[in-house]
Amino acid sequence: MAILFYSNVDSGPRWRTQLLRQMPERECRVWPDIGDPADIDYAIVWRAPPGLLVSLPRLRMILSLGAGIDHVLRDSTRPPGVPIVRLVDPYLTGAMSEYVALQVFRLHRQDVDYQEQQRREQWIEHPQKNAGERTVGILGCGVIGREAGRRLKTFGFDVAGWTRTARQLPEFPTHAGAAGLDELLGRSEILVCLLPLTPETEGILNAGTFARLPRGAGIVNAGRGQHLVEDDLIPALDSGQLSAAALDVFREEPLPPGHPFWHHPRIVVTPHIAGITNPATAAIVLCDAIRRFEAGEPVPNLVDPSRGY
Ligand code: NDP
Ligand code: OXD
Repeated sequence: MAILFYSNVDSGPRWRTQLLRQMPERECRVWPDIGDPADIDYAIVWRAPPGLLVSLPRLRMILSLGAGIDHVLRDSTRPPGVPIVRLVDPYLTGAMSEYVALQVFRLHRQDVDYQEQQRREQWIEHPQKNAGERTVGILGCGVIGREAGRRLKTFGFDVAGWTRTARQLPEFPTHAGAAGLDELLGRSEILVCLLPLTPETEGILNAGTFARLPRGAGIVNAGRGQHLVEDDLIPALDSGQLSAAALDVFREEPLPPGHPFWHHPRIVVTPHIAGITNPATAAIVLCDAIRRFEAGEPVPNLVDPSRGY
């Protein structure tokens, strides 16, 4: 009985320490030191190479190191029927909410313009709205979107959300489905994407979407790079339909050298750091899921592969 750890961005020793702190009785192997693949019953992974999961003949559960599980579902060779658990960690939710607040304030207070003016030594004042006069639309109001929206509300923003299924949240109103998206876009001066990547949500940030926002709207994408049709962004910025974009995720990560997003004056680039998984807190959540699974108790945050999230 052993846990396997794989991450394409973390070599693993600090994770091993945290996992063993929670489950000292277990063996924790860090890829590529798998040992006998038949020993592995749980795989804790971030962007595992296709073929790794299917090579583990006694695998009982796949646990994602991130909230998004598109990296697991896109592996068509993964063993069917093995349950997948995604990471829901209040520490991560808090970090994501901070990132969203930072970028929403940046757009709300026209920081991109003032940064550019500083570079040019220009002293120009622009009209400024108050938060209550600004609608922030949030695409995806699950664990993260809901908390980010709740925090924005405390600053006074007019927050509205978009979900797949119609919901009544106590924190702020939401819209659902295609008609609901139209309503939300029509009034969102700042649009935040916190959707999971599914066939339905891929490419949702496109020229048609931008055209339905109020002129001069800003966008924040902390969902997945594939949500954005990259070729549509710069024309929308250059025409003034969009005023600025804050992007944390990209179709290709790291964002390749020479990519036009690096140097566009109205694009803020961060390297997929909106919510960095924290080993100390995530290990508690992941080991709790394993314990519940073994005790035959309901496991929270199980993924529905047919839904895609
Ligand atoms: P959840 O599964 O809790 O929430 C997903 C939300 O998206 C739900 O409100 C869901 O609707 C909605 N949704 C899904 N499909 C559609 C659709 N077709 N139309 C409208 N709404 C839809 O996810 P989390 O909040 O935990 O995470 C969201 C995403 O954030 C992750 O999948 C990941 O991509 C990204 N992320 C990025 C990080 C970063 O560092 N940049 C870090 C962590 C997460 P409904 O409520 O009806 O189910
Ligand atoms: C993600 C994460 O899903 O880092 O991007 O949790």
